[in-house]
Amino acid sequence: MSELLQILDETGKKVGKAPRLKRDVLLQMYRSIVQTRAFDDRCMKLQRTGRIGFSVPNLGIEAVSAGAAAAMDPSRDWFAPYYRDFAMLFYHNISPEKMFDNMFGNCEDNAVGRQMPVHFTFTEPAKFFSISSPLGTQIPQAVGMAMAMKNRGEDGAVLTTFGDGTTSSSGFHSGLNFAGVYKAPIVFLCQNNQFAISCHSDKQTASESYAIKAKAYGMPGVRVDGNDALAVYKAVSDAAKRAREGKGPTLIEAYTFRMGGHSTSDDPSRYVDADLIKKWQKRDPLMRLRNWLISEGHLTDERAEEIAEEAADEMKNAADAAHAKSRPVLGTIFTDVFEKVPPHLEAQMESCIKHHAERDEAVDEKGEFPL
Ligand SMILES: Cc1ncc(C[n+]2csc(CCOP(=O)(O)OP(=O)(O)O)c2C)c(N)n1
Repeated sequence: MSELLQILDETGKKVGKAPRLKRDVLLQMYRSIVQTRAFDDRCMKLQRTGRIGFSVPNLGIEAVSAGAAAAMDPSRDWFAPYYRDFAMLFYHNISPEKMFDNMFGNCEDNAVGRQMPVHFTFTEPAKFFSISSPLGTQIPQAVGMAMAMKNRGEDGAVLTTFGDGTTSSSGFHSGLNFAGVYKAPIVFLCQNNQFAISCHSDKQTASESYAIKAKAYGMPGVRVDGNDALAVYKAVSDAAKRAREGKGPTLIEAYTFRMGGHSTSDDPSRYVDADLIKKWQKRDPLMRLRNWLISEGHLTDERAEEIAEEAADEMKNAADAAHAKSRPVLGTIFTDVFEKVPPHLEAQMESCIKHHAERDEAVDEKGEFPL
């Protein structure tokens, strides 16, 4: 098994060479993990009380997204993440209220309620390509983005992420193969959280690791401790530098553990051993970074508590604001696809609005989706 890159051990003690990072960057990494926990907590409450349909717990894996986010430059790089990457959005100051707009599918959701919850898409303040439901489709799409950057002579790179289960998708193979051949400026980050819903990694691959799969596509493969934000930062920033220098892609496997369910519809106690969860709780990525930041004088216990309270308030206020917004109007199903609605769709729109008006579900095209 290839070596596991680690900078902080389980207690937060430095065991490798720490990257030179400004205090602001380190605290933003930490804050984005705390915000993710607060967002998760709020989403669970909203889902259990029937206010949103679905969410995807990020508990335990947050350092992968936070460390990777910090390694990318939003002024020139693009992101094609997957659904378990909330800290990446928080790190780059995506508004929590906009994220909740998507969770509620309200009229201000960037996808106008047409996507599932947790399928975020943003162009500002950083470029986040829309999250896909079909596993792995973002991989060849991200390679396409990277090739476009290369062909236009731009100096950016693309970061795309996916879970261990997604390495079994055809998108993984075709994307990595193409990127390897054409030296696309891209970083492939596999979040090996050990499960694809209830399917353990043992049944996902016969390879000795996910990182070793890089060999078949002619690119370096790196294995990193995914509960160590500094190590993830180091691996992704080296790979992004390599991509920007025209040396081609890298596959990174971030070894971590999903401490919550696959989604709010899942009960992991049916297939994950309780002792395994206890073992990984000791490797908590939040406490690891917190302990190190305190030992370096960048954080105090008191400030850490304040950050947690600020995040809880921020998520509650953002969720309340998004909840209060109206749902998208019925006509938007038809109106913002073409610049001018073609006559056959106009006819369908009229008949659809009439149908729902007859059922008292929506009075005109200004009425909300009859959900
Ligand atoms: C092509 C495709 N097949 C199956 C599914 C159903 N599905 C949704 S998530 C998931 C597990 C994905 O596991 P992994 O890639 O390891 O990511 P994780 O959810 O563990 O972070 C599956 C099978 C899907 N969305 N798309």
